[in-house]
Amino acid sequence: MKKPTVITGTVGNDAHVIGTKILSRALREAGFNVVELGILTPTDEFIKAAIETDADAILMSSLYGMAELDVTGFKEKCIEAGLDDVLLYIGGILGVGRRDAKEDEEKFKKLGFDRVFPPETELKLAIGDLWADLKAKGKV
Ligand code: B12
Repeated sequence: MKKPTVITGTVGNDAHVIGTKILSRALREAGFNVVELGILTPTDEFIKAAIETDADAILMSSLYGMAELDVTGFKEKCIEAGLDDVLLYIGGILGVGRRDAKEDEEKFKKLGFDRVFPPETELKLAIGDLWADLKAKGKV
């Protein structure tokens, strides 16, 4: 079976690197081929990398509070680029100040993300969700 390929990185002008590094490592240990874009990654770079590597999922991080601004229109750009079938996950601190995880989930799902994760997420569970979503799409 081909290893699923996933793209990770911190979106926009965000320079917080630790979360995306830990996530990337956990994904690698779980058997994924991980393309790590690191910090300060424009949305177009996620799209370019997903096309080049025929990726199965994009897992974005954002901590600095500007995620909504950074990712508005991202799903539409993915569709235009022919990436309709690529899973979109986002996690971190998805706005400024105290967060309501449920509200963040609703907001980012409306923006086209398949799953939305708060900072206290257990990565094992998130990776379990990813396997389940890939299986449901017949990709693993
Ligand atoms: C370390 C740190 C910094 C370091 C970053 C160093 C580096 N190179 O990474 C420095 C000092 C540079 C920094 C800068 C800034 N920071 Co800062 N920083 C932090 C701090 C203390 C810890 C972040 C961290 O590394 N956590 C540890 C990692 C392991 O956790 P994590 O990133 O949350 O990731 C985990 C989960 O969220 C999850 N996860 C993350 N992404 C994803 C994605 C998916 C798909 C999934 C499944 C899971 C997942 O899995 C990870 C592993 O468990 C936080 C405080 C905090 N409580 O988070 C503030 C914090 C994030 N910073 C903050 C701010 C405001 C800034 C600055 C804007 C400050 C300034 N005025 O300059 C700048 C931004 C610079 C920039 N361009 O991004 C705020 C954000 C406020 C908000 N969102 O409301 C915070 C929350 C501090 C605060 N309480 O105000 N910061």
